[in-house]
Amino acid sequence: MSEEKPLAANESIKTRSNYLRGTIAAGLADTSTGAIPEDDGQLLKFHGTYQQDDRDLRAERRKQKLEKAYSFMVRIRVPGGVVTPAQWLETDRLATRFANGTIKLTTRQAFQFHGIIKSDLKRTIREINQAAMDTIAACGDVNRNVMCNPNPYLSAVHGEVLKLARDISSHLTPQTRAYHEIWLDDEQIAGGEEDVEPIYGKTYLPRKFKIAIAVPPSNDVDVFANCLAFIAIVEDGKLVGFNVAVGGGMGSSHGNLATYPRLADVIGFCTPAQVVEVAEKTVLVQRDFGDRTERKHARFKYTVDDHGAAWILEKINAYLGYALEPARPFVFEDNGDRFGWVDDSNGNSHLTICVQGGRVLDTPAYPLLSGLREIAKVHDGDMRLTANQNLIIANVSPAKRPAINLLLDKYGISDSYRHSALRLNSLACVALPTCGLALAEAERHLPNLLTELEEIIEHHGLRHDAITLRMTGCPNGCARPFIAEIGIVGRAPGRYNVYLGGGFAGQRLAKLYRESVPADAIKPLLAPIIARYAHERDDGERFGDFCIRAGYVAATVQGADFHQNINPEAFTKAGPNLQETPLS
Ligand code: SRM
Ligand code: SF4
Repeated sequence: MSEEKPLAANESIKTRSNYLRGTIAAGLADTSTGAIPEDDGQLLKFHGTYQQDDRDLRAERRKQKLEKAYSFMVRIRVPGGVVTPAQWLETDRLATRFANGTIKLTTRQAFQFHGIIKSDLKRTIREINQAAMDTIAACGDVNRNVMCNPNPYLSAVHGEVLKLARDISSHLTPQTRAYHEIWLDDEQIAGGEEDVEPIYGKTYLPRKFKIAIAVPPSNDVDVFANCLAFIAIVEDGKLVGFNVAVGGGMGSSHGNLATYPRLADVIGFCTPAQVVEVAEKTVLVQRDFGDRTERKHARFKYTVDDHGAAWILEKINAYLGYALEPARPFVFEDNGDRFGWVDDSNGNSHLTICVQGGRVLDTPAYPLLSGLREIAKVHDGDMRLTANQNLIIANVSPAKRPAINLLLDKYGISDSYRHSALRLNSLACVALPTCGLALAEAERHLPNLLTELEEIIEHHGLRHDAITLRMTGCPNGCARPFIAEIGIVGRAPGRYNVYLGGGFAGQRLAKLYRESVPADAIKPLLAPIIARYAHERDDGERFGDFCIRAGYVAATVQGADFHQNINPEAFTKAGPNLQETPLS
């Protein structure tokens, strides 16, 4: 496709890096700056950490001629989202000791720390590993945290599916010793022997790669937003296999119509025994055919669109040496979490609590971090991160439930799952002040916006009607706003594009309804639509479906159709490539 185009700069950084070493170790040892050299910044991502700076402080530090307030975000991989109470307590300790005293539960069932200074970075990563967790491949051009439906009570096959998520994750973890050498002080390989990356090779993948497993009827992992998706097929209570879907992704850039969100296409079916192999071969197809010249066109979804899903299936089959079977029927009901207590047939209980914006912290009004710490101390089941940034206190034995209930009330956590259904079904990405790509607020603004919208919702008697609403600070789509019924996407400081019509089960993309809406105009913009929905909806009709039926937006059929009916000039009039000029 693009032989004559030069490779993207990151490709040569990877090639030169000696399997992700670069000069990271030397950069960490340099005490003259809180930052690390630029190329190493790209490599650090593969190790699970990003250099950032506090954007709230940028202007003031510039005025004072000080270096930016550099610190590091560290992402801990948690395949399938399951941790032990002991691991939760360690995560809490590290967040309090080295980070900014908060734990971020991410939209991919992982933990993030923010605000770790360079001199603490190595110790933090080492201690994460001592707690039997790691950060390698949490970011970078490799397979990322593998997601999986976290609800043990929803399906008897959950244990099998979780095991497969972990197997895929281990199989696709980079093999370089660089991680151990740099962070865990392992000796360098004797005689300078070269590392081997049997799956990735020296240049890893063209771009990040994402895999999730869903267990219908719940699509709580938003399986169609992933490069590779497995949809469990359960027949007569038994896991018989998985439908395989390829080419999902959310990222796009304002003003660049060649970028768009896309939902994965279902292309076939495989047995549980074939899952890891199918994952590997699909990764290999992207390794070999993904675009390494243009990073904005390098995700697997563009490889799928460039060649067509049928061609990709042919390639996967050829790499496998056998053909995937035809896909089987399945039905998703929703992509949200199920809150509150649920008992399972083994006598255990599971409690899903709402963690707004996924941010676990203590405030005087709501000491959530402390409350969960006390719960983890008495709990003997496990803790599960959901892809909706919430937390399940899972496998609570009858003996422990009274003590946990007391703590839930003491710390106000029991109120968390009694919010309006709108709030319970909302997501916000991190955005400001740490995300270097944010064009507008998200996590910090969403609670206020929800409070405003709740007035309308309550007025129309919709408190218990779930509507998915997701807000991001830019169109990279980290909270998957383009598959929400209401998507609010940062366009510029205090301004948002508003998308409507996404499918309630994550099965349909939304479409742009209004551009560059000031934050305080979102409520008046949505109020009449919500009012009409309350009074004119059909029985059981979802908000996203109603928005299409009532003509607010047209249905988006697939990724390339996402921009249809949009005037390209309107998109670019605020200036080219806003993404490169984020607010300071
Ligand atoms: Fe994301 C980049 C945060 C899930 C699409 N994402 C970033 C960075 C690292 C910003 C950067 O590159 O400098 C953000 C760090 C902010 C901070 O301060 O912590 C960031 N992404 C997040 C998290 C923490 C959002 C959250 O609030 O939970 C999620 C961490 C997931 C994890 O544990 O691995 C997160 N990001 C996602 C998702 C959702 C998903 O995977 O289901 C997406 C959309 C799906 C997809 O990949 O298409 C997503 N993030 C992006 C993109 C767009 C990629 C693209 O195809 O263009 C970027 C930008 C990039 O990679 O260049 C990005
Ligand atoms: Fe940052 Fe944009 Fe992702 Fe939000 S969506 S975390 S602003 S990259």
